[in-house]
Amino acid sequence: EPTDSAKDLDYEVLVIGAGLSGILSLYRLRELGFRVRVFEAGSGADPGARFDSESYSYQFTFSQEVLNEWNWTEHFAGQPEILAYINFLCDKFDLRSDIQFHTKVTTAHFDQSNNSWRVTDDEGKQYTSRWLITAIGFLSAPTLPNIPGVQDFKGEAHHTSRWPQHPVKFENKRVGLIGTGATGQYSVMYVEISIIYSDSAAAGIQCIQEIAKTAGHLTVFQRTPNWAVPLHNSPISTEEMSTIRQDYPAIFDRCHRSYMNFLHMPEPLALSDVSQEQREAFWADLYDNGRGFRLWLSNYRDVAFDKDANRICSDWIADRIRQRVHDPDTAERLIPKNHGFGTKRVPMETGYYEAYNQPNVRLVDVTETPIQRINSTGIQTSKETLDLDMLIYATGFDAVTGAFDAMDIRGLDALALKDRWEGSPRTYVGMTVDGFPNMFMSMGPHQSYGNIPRSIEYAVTWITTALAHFREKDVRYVEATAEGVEMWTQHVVDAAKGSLANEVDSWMTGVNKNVAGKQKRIINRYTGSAPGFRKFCDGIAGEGYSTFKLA
Ligand code: NA7
Repeated sequence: EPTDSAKDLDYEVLVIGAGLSGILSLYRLRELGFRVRVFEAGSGADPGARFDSESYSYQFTFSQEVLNEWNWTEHFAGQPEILAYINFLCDKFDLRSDIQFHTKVTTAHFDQSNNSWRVTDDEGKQYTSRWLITAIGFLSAPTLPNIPGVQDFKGEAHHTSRWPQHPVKFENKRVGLIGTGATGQYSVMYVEISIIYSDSAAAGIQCIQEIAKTAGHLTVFQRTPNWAVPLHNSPISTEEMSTIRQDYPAIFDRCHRSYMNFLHMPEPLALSDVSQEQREAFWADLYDNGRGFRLWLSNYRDVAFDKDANRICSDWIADRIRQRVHDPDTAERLIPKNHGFGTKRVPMETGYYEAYNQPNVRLVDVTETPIQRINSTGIQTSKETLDLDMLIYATGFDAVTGAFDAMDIRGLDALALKDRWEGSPRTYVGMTVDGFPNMFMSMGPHQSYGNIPRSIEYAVTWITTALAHFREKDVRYVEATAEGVEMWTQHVVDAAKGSLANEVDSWMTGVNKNVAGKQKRIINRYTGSAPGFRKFCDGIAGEGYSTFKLA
């Protein structure tokens, strides 16, 4: 019996994280008969916000039973429905019994003596396994602003990725909010949403009047405005749900063929192919009626690549913002001047711009009026001292590599993953790293993200299928080669060329001004096509994983 026998190990597979990647990994691995354990730091699924991809395109497809049984009630499901869906999956497949909650993994070290991973949690407990799957997400490490006194505030404070389980009450409160990315813009609307729930008959003007009556005051601290466009959410009736269900094969096929796994296909025409009248009618239709990401992803094909085309489109959207915001100075401040539409992740809104017309909502442009410090009672800017009851940090994440950096992951010769990457990830197909044998990443850097559940389903299936193959062939050691990593990393960089999104600072280019060492743009995600990504990875499997070092 070789010294690296699996029977001496606690588990065959350890999975870090019980988000969508983690629960699907568990489902698949159990189905394949692996002894598996999933570690989750939290007590359950994270409360999120709202899908901004169509619910029926943004779900798992692996179980026909689930597809038959689960009904979506809104085109873009809200947080309670998303949580209910995840709980439904966990209940149906009894997944919780193999998830160890309240277990924060602090270290994961590869043991060369028996080809295994030794994982330690924050209580010092150790677990061993042959294989390690990281399912830790790429927007999971929240960051606070690097403003002096950020720890001093004594009122209620929330980061937008860490809302408490109970509903937050804004009524009569003086709220300050920092950050105007997707989650910040959503939170600005939340003031309105909390009212809509309290009186579902309220709409439009009634609703605004209602807010003015009950909500306190909201001050939004904006550094960089963002190009938000209407979501166009609506309820799904029982009849519509049955039509959608019949349409599932076509919906999933469309996602499968599209560039980023989304429902939306690019417009084959370029801006130069159409007249001014045509393009304005096209954009008006998308802006006024196009659900979700349509205006972003089904735009003229050159808008994402050609600076002039992008500017024309951005100018058109800027005019819409001017029409919606009454105060011209506020409108100008809400229009991005230094990046074009779609070059950062586009936030989806419902009444975001109108919120600034309410007397209880105020915009503070921190490029002109900097925040000097946060103190125990509120915020001190260069112009005023503002007393607040609540502070909301919508300041984003240490994206993509942040959750990896938060753990001490060591591979061959105790090399730390952080040192291997030295600020810029290097991977083989985004799922493996040379020097880190038997470790697989779902939604790690250099993967095709786009429609996340679709991408997770592919990555997890690829990884778990590979593990079943290795078990069958009695392979106990799998490592990406240096050449493979060099090749894929170069390919990721080449695929990013030409896209305007890779020429601006955002989490998508690895920039977070609040994190030391993350000030410089890098290419951290694969922006080639998802079908191309899958074809390449399928090819690796088809060749019996011979491009890996196997032993
Ligand atoms: P984002 O999109 O990274 O946005 C973070 C926002 O916070 C952005 O407006 C930042 O301004 C702002 N920010 C960060 N630090 C500061 C400081 N110190 N002062 C003022 N403003 C600051 O994160 P989100 O959470 O909104 O969204 C992330 C993704 O989650 C989103 O794309 C969806 O896919 C889901 P900046 O632009 O840096 O000037």
